[in-house]
Amino acid sequence: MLLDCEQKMAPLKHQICASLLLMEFILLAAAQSSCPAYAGVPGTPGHNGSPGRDGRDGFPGPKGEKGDPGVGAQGPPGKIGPPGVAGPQGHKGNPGTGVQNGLVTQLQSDVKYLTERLTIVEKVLGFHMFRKVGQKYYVSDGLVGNFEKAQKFCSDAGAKIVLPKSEDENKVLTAMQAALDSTYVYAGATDIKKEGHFVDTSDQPLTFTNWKEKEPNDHKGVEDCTVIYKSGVWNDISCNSDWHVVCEL
Ligand code: MMA
Ligand code: CA
Ligand code: CA
Repeated sequence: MLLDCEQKMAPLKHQICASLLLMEFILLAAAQSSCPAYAGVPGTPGHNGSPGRDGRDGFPGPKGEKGDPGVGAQGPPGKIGPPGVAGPQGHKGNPGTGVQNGLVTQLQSDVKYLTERLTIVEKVLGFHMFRKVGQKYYVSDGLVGNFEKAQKFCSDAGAKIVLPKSEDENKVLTAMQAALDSTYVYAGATDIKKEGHFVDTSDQPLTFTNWKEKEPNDHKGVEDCTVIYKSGVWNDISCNSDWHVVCEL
């Protein structure tokens, strides 16, 4: 611009151009100088800005007071747990003292005796009628039959045909006969193997008898079995006759 002005305006108005040149120089110098400029008139205040973002959360408050106990009802019990595993085998015990061994032996004997007695009593309870005499039980279901049938009935029950071995036993049997309304009851004694020689069902000689007068007589040669009359006296009679059956345990 400066060269263009000098070339075209110089011939006409050198002075104007020189003045303009000087003014431009002064303005350039002023613009490049470091001298502070004067502040302008303050503008009008701006409008309020938009609200700022939400602040961060505050610190936790103090711990609250302990609450009151609950009032709910007790629940039902839980299921039974599974069985535990078996424990290890114990050690072999020490030998007992003489007294201990004696007690053990006594207890073993007692248990054996009681077990045997209980076995008998349980058999007795299987019958309709029973009487106790000493350590024996006389039992009956009211059966009537010949000697063979009587033997089988008693044997099947784990018993024997009744055979009194004392006055007491004989009396208890006759009392039982009254209850059975029986004339004769078979006794477990025969002379089948040897005529006139009565033995029990184990072939042992009789240790007690209560024969009626003039008995046994082997009437007509066919009487090899024994019956007990309702009065308690004994008579030999045919083994094929039917009479009441009483067994002993
Ligand atoms: C019956 C019978 C016999 C008994 C006599 C006694 C007739 O036979 O019971 O066994 O010996 O009576 O008189
Ligand atoms: Ca005979
Ligand atoms: Ca007879």
